[in-house]
Amino acid sequence: MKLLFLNGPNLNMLGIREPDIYGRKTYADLEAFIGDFCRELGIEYEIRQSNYEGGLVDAIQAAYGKMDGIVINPAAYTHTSVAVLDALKAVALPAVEVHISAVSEREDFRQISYAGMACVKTYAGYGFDGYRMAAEYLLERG
Ligand code: CA2
Repeated sequence: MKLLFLNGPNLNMLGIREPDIYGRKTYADLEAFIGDFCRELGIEYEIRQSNYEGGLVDAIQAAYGKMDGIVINPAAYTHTSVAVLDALKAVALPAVEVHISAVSEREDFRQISYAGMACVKTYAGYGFDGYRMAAEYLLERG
């Protein structure tokens, strides 16, 4: 099983500000965490991060024919991007949406998820563990 882990804008700033919402761990810590559990679970993986909507679309398209699934945290583009939704629909790979924070308990503008409409599952509010839960879900789903 080959998975793409795709992270959206500002997630590269993890650990630098808003530790009350996103924790104190850095983006490098997240990459290491993903690498560790993928090796443990026997998952091949790629990790990408982009601050650009088109960068996320490009990464989703590049997964087509190469990856078995996508674990995606589109960050703020979750709530705005029809382009990311369309890209996920276009490649038709099983995708799981992850959010570090409990978005359902936050502002009204975070209550819509376009990307989530093309995802088979969402994990929100579990911190970094959500990425592992998403990978395990895709592994079990096959
Ligand atoms: O909870 C999540 O994972 C989010 O996808 C994070 C996004 C936010 O826009 C979504 O609504 C929920 C924000 C990503 C990173 O934000 C930071 C802001 C300041 C410092 C560090 C990270």
